[in-house]
This record gives sequence, structure tokens and C-alpha cells, in this order.
Amino acid sequence: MEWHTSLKNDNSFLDKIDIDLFGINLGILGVDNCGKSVLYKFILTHKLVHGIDSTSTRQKQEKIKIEFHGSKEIIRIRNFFDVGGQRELYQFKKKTFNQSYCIIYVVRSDLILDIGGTQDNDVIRKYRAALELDFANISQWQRDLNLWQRNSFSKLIIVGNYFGEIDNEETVSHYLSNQKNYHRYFRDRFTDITGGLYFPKTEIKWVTGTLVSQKFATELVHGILKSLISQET
Ligand SMILES: Nc1nc2c(ncn2[C@@H]2O[C@H](COP(=O)(O)OP(=O)(O)OP(=O)(O)O)[C@@H](O)[C@H]2O)c(=O)[nH]1
Ligand SMILES: [Mg+2]
Repeated sequence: MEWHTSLKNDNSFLDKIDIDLFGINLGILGVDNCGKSVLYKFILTHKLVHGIDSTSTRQKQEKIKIEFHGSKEIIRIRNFFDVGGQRELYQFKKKTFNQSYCIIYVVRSDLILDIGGTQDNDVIRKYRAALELDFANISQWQRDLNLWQRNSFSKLIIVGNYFGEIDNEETVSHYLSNQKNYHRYFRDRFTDITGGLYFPKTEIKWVTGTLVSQKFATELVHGILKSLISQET
């Protein structure tokens, strides 16, 4: 399943008459340096660009239409936000949470699982503390929502992004060889670290994968877009 992204085109007649209220607001959050902007750009442009700078503010892309090839499904996005993960950007993160129907929360899965990845305990400890803090904040923001906002926030997609060596699919093979167990293990570890998720009225989806290569990044985005479309009954 391929997807096609069309961005706002000011020259088109259709875009001029497009109703601004159409579509959902979607935001990407996560601790810094976990792959949010690589994912954001990949969803928008299909180009996997690594080594980009840390995001020091909030990026916004308006009016996006995502179509799946060979399917009638269309996702219309009114605003798509990418927010840097640094602590100083607290207000931007909060605003993004409050404004979004769906949050894609990106996690460095290799830093929360005790398999492979970096052995630097300081990096691991700091990352886990930052993740815990993020979810303490998110829980608080959820509680602080007014009734109207509470009803408008309804989806949380937790994305486990496994960092491996770029363009070396071998370095992620230990989990890909047993995706099902890995997926469950990721959910359990994440829940342990963040102290459990309590989000009434919010549908929580889990997607695992990696951005090491074009092929895997494409699979990861498919998983995310499918979660975005799917409706729980
Ligand atoms: N080795 C490796 N590097 C990755 C992977 N995914 C992303 N990166 C790199 O990690 C760095 C951080 O990625 P970004 O997408 O900028 O991270 P971010 O979450 O947007 O970070 P902030 O904007 O600082 O919050 C970049 O240099 C990426 O190229 C991966 O799977 N493996
Ligand atoms: Mg970024």
C-alpha cells in the first residue's frame, strides 16, 4: 500500500475555495532526538532525510491530503505540527496537545528496551526520565482540558522507533525477527516507565518500526496512517 501526499497549492482554484475548517489537526510529540522531524518530513515528502537539526520551535504544514493508492481512503489534515522535544518548548507542546485531534508520540524504543542499542547508561537514564516527565505533563494537560477540548482529543498513536545504523537493516534485525513479541515487550516497557496510561475518551494505538531505511520507514508510516484511519467501535 503506497500513499500519496498533496500539499497546499496556492495557485490552484480548488485550494482557494477549500474550506479551512476541513480536516483534522495532527501533532507529533516526543523527547528530543527521537526521530520526529525525520518522520514528519518523510510523511510530507516521501524523502528520508537524516542528520537534520534539532527543532527549536514548532513547524506547521497546513492543508494536506493523503491518499492511499488502490484504496478510497483519504486523510485530510488541516494542520500538521512538529514540535521540538526540548524542555524549553513546554508551551508549544501543550498548545499542540490542546489543538490536536490526534497526537503521534514518538519513542526511542531502543532506549527503553534492554536489547541492543546504546549501552550508555547515562543516555538511557536521562531518556527514560524525560519520557516519564512528558507523560506526567500529558496526563495533566488531559485533565486540564475543558469539555469541548476533551471531546476533540481522541487519538494517541504511540510509535516505537528503533534506532539502528542508517541504511543498515541488519542492525534492527534482532527485533524484526520477532516482531510480535517485540511489539508486546515495547508496550509493556513503555507502560512501566510512564506509570500506565489513563486517557478516558482517547483511543490508544501502538505502532513499532524504524526509520533506518526507505523500506522500513515506508512500513512504519503505513502503520501510523492505518491507525489514524481505523475507528474503534
Ligand atoms: N542512527 C539512527 N539515527 C536516526 C534514526 N532516526 C532518526 N535518526 C537521527 O536522529 C537525529 C534526530 O532525529 P530528528 O528527527 O531530528 O529528531 P527529533 O525528534 O525531531 O528531535 P528534536 O527536534 O530535537 O526534538 C537525526 O540526526 C536523525 O537522522 C534511526 O533510526 N537511526
Ligand atoms: Mg525535530
